[in-house]
Amino acid sequence: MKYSILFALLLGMYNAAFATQLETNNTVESLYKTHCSTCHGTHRLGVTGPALLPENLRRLRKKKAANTISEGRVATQMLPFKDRLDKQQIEALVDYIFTPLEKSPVWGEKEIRASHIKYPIKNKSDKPIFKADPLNLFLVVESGDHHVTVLDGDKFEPIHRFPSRFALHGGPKYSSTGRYVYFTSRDGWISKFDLYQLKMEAEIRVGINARNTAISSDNRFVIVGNYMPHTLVILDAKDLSLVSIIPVVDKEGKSSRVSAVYNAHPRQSFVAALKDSPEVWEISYKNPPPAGFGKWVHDYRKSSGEATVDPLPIRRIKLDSILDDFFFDQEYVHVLSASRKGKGQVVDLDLGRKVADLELDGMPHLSSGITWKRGKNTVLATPNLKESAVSIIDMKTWKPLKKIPTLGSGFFMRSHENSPYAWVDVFFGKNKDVMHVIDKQTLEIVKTLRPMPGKTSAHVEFTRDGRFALVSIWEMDGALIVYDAKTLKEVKRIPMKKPVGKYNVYNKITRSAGTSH
Ligand code: DHE
Repeated sequence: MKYSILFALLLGMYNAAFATQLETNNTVESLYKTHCSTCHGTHRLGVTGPALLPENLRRLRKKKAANTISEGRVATQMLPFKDRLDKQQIEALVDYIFTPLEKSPVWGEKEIRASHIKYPIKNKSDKPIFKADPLNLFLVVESGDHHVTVLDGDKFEPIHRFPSRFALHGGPKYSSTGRYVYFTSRDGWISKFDLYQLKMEAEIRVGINARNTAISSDNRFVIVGNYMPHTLVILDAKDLSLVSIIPVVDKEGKSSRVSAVYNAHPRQSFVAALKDSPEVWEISYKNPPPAGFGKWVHDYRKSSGEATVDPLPIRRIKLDSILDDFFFDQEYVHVLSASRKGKGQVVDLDLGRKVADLELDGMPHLSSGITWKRGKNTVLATPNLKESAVSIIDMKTWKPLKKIPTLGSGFFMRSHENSPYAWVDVFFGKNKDVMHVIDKQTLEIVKTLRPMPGKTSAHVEFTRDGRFALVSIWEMDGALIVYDAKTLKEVKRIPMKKPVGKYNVYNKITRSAGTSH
């Protein structure tokens, strides 16, 4: 009896020691498997939760990642783990998710098709189910809790709010009538939403790390540029079914990420720039395609017998330097680009070559550039991510006209054809709460606003008539602040959860020179 008690005691001690040993031996992989893989995927590629790869987490600080694991994320399915994991385990997990995968993950036809979701659509009507002007709606992307608000642009009242995929990036893209809108998440999800019925229609995941999306002017195609894998993916705009996957490989056979892809409306083509090779691609959806375009690549819909499609051939333009960030003139003949490693350039898409250098220092944020008429000329204005200035370029001579000093470097710039002013934010540094208002003719700052002292203010968008300008306060308990665009007086505050961007239907579908396309 005594022996059996002693044996039981020893066994208990052994088990406890063994369990502790097991716990300390717990590799970070097994911690990940136990606590994270159900939502974030066995290979960290994301499932219901986002992908946890360094490429996708670039803008997240490690400290913030640790805090999210510990405390969870409000209004999402991310639970707090502080009761289950200690500080060391959380830190190990943070290091783990910031470590690149050993092998490049595959995201091809099989994975894309398997992710496709078509939501049931019942009693679809051609009329909006609300009274607001459908062309003066704003979509507000709220990254604070990953939602989108549909805002009535006359009353400045939300009419609907719905959850989005995790971390939408770039502007949502509207179909030509403004009825449908397509969102892109950094994780590669594309979502199609019906703005008349206020319903999600379809979703598909086209990559692991996507850049941005464009819609053809004939509303037939959606194209997505990816960072990971190195592909351009073409979808049927009707239901987001897969049309084609174009491997992005330059003339020398080197594969490349896609910097961004845009719809060049007057050309009836998509224009994409490669991030790792000095090449621009033009993909025509004109029928028949213009001369000088190559052969069309594989169409998955044909092989599955679902539909047939006209050819979409590619034309490649080889350049001397990479287009990191770029801007089109309103005619879509010229691409103005900034390179993070050198001089900018102007590329003539008709001629298929560089036609001028662009003298822009620092890191101009050309994708936020805007143009307007100044006297008889057209000028381009661009904020700069590294310099405290807005650069003004003459669109005929491509020469710098003026540098307007600002209180810090800026991210976004906006105007409207009916407004005498251009607005630019100060995004970085101690004056991040500042918005400058610039007179478009004198090129002088006429007013400096501090919409909410101490809080980052950024990203302006005008109502369809240009009478009001909406500014974001980039805070979890943030807001949209509506200004009278003439008197520059505040009109209204609408609470929002970190409203990173807002997009007016009319200004987008008419390709207003004062906003992004
Ligand atoms: Fe963006 C648009 C690239 C970081 C918020 N950003 C775009 C577009 C490109 C781009 C190419 C145009 C896409 C489109 O609309 O079709 N962004 C980049 C970068 O290369 C950069 C510097 C690094 C990166 O991580 O990719 C970058 N961007 C950011 C951010 O850190 C921002 C501030 C916060 C976020 O949400 O990621 C950010 N980018 C935005 C927004 C737009 C955008 C809000 C849409 C602007 C618009 O009004 O059209």
